[in-house]
Amino acid sequence: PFLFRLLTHDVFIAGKTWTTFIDDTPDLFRLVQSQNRAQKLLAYLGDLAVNGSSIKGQMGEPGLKDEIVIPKLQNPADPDGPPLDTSVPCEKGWRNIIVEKGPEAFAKAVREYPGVLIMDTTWRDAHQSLLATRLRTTDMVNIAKETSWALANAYSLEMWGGATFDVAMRFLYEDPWDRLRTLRKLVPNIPFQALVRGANGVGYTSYPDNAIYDFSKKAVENGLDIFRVFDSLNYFENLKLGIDAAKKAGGVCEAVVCYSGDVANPKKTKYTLQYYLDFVDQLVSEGIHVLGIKDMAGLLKPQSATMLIGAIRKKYPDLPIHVHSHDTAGIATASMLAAAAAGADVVDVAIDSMSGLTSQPSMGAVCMALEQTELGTGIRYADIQALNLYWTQVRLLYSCFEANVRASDSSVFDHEMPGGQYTNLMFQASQLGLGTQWTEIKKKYIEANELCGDVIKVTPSSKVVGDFAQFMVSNKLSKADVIKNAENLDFPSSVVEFFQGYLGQPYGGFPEPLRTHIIRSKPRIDGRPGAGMEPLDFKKIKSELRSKFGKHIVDTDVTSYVMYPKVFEEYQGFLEKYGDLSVLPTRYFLSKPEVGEEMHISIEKGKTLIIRLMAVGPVVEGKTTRDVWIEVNGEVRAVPVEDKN
Ligand code: PYR
Repeated sequence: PFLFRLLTHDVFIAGKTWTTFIDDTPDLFRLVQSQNRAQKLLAYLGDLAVNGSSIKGQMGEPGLKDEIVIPKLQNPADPDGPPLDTSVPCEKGWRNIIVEKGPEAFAKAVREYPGVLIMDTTWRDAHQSLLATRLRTTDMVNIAKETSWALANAYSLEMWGGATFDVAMRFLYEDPWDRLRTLRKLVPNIPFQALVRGANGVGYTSYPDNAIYDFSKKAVENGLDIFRVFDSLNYFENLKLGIDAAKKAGGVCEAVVCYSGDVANPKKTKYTLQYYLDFVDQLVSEGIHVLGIKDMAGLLKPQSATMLIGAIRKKYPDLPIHVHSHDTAGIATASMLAAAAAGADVVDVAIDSMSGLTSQPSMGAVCMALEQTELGTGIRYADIQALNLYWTQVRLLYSCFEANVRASDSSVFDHEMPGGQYTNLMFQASQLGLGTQWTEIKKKYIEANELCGDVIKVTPSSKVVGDFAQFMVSNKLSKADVIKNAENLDFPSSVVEFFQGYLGQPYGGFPEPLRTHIIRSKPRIDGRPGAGMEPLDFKKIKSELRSKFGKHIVDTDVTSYVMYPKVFEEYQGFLEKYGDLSVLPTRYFLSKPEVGEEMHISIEKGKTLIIRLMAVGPVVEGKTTRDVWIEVNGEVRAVPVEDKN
């Protein structure tokens, strides 16, 4: 079967193999494993029938039981005629410029475009901010070709990075690289964008420099186009590394200034307009292609957007500017319109049913408002409606991960919690039994930020402030208590590491003597944390992983392991037991099957299993297992399952 896989592989047929093709092509090995795939799938479904889903959210079962309807797109050439043929992806879009002429030409064309362009965040930040990052690849795949047509004029689709990398392996049991590769084939025309945490890659900590170069190179090789590179403290030394890695990899480098405070408010004196202009000067000196303004909490009010983007535009007339925000307070649509009017080239939106609140502003609202100005986005109303029909259903499917945020919250202007963290902290707070004290957590978050020295708050620095706040709530500590007893308190490790300098240097430095009181005799780092780290030996890691997990380990697995060693190992353990579940429709992945329910699961091209849960047996005498009876293509099998209850 291996030889068959090799001889029938697209790349092999096209005669485009390279010397390490076999080594670098996971599907060859993964498909060999398909022989026992059905067996493993039954083990998963059996476990689900007995124990329920291990990743179930706090809100019960998925809210959609019906088949999802895939919308048809209107044919613009014949609106009243038959729908557009979307059986093949659209080939025309902004990515062609990147592929044919490179990142500089792309940046120039974006700047010269007379309207405003959009980035759609639906596949990344929207679900990170609303649904705990739980969106599975299959639910993007099912709408990918339609998206390639509907959003052909988009600047990019944000579909990777941020928390998606971690959550894909940790909770969804998916390979994040497979997501990138699979979607790339279905959307060849729209640039793919990832959010990268500079020297923290897609993790929560600093890595040796060669890990960041390796990650960026692999990302481009596997289909990524644009890197939005930020640092969680706006620490330039960390950013420089991420910028260089993105450029050396051949990607479009969109370097980011994270936005905090309020430039239009004279009482906010730390992060002023001058601070941002000076920071942009530093970024520009690195030869970036695009400037990103990352308003991760949704603090940028329209007047502030006008001032900030207006000032940058005046100073740098040729620099493309891309603005990102969150709608937590309900103001982001107005701010994106103000940013566009002040000279932004690209604004971030999410499809309507995945927009608003802690997510990005609505695509329909922003595009239709811009349509009435000189700054149209080239995205059609009818297409937005069609995509939205799909995402309305998908959002229901994932309703178990909703964080129960029901309304806007302008208190964000005080606590400055990033959109993704807002829902996440609410979720965590309720799991720790602190749910009723949500207001208290917000209050302590403000105090924890002050104790840290009023830092930029975005992953991972926001996690430090969040952990600090939760620590203060659960130990009933005021800010004064912390200052008074800092030498004796047992702080969360993320807080200690922040004060040691493991994330980098915050603007304005660390508050003293608090720093010394918290870290005590532990080492302190006063420069770039990754600078002193030994480079990694990827070959050695690969061979160790292969001895541990088998020959299917490829180079991108090594990169996953480097970013998340423990998560990767657990993910491999899961694969060993249950196989690759990416083929399983989300409803069956998340919820207990009902007895008698028939599931059609296509495990590979041309091979569909018809599965029916027949019965769940009693606990076997003297054991803790039950037999689950499952019919597969007409044949009944007993699957022994450990009852974890
Ligand atoms: C992330 O790094 O995950 C953000 O969304 C900021």
